[in-house]
Amino acid sequence: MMASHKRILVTGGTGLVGQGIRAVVEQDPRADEEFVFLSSKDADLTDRASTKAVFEKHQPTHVIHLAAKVGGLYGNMKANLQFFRINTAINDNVLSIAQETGVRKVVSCLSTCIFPDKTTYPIDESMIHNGPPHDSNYGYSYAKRMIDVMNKGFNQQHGTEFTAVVPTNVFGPHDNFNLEEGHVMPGLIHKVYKCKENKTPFIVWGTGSARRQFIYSKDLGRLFLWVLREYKETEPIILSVSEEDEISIKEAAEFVAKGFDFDGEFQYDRTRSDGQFKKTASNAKLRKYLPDFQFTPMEQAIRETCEWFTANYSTARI
Ligand code: NAP
Ligand code: GFB
Repeated sequence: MMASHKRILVTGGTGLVGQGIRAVVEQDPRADEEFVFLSSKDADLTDRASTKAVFEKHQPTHVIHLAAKVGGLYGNMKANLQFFRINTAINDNVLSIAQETGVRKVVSCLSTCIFPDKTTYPIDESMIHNGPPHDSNYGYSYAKRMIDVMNKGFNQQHGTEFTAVVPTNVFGPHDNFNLEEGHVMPGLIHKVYKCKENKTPFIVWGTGSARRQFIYSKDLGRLFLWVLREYKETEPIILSVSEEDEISIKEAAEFVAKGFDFDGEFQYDRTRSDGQFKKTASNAKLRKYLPDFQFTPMEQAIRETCEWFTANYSTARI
């Protein structure tokens, strides 16, 4: 294999983020890059022997590590222990076997929801360990923070180039649209789809006042590939739209209603938690590298996702 040739193993390659990367790779393939997108059927990465076998089978030079137990606010609140244990097992297996099999670079995936709950804003990459995360998802958050700790250990003791990206809330085609376990954007999309069908009110959970930054999975895919190819730091980098692009859940719901041309009644179920009020993150570090990167306009990204969901309802994760 040519020295410059990359064989990139994408763990968790069949999910929302993985499919975003795949869409970009298929649109703009590179002759010196070969991608393998894994699902849990290829290997249960909580199992060390299965992890070792899939690395030996594909012999990657690079890894994009996405595989994780992932969920929205309500899924996390119900199962913090499982989110911690499953993700800790996956992360230890993938990172240690990547190092043992000579992988040069691993790009892992943290999240803007793992930062300290009591913090100053905007959040930046230096704050990851500055205090306990929001209690709703401490299991997932601590498991993710340990990726940053392990990256430091492997890089220090083995000379690897293990790094990580910190996306904000992601949405797009191939998301998990399950109402109880999924994230807010797919939840709202699934709900409006059903409201239109059944002529029922659109019930938004919580007060609608919580604030989020949302990134379209295809934009994240483009940024992930830039990190794989060009980003040389081992310190994490936040991949998010700007602070000014943060919107309320109410505004997100209105975007989704517009995406379906829904003009029915909105209701807010205040018995459901709002979770973190906000987790406003700075993308200044990203902008230092990519000052001209263009994010897909929110209305277009949401409309495309609504159209994808409608066209793929029978096979979507609901
Ligand atoms: P997703 O759609 O649920 O996909 C998860 C992927 O991980 C799937 O390919 C799944 O395989 C795989 N997986 C789960 N358990 C596995 C196991 N035990 N062994 C092997 N593979 C396993 O999640 P996503 O939203 O794409 O998330 C991908 C990464 O982005 C995660 O690390 C997540 O923490 C991070 N992230 C997501 C968001 C967000 O808003 N979605 C925000 C920030 C960071 P199957 O398809 O076979 O189940
Ligand atoms: O995406 P989400 O579930 O998780 O968003 P987080 C929760 C926010 O959306 C709360 C409101 O303010 C909810 O009140 N919301 C309104 C809804 N309607 C709905 C709905 O139908 N479904 C859902 N899920 N929420 C997650 C972390 O936090 O962020 C995860 O728990 C992950 O670990 C993810 O990292 C990126 O944004 O609050």
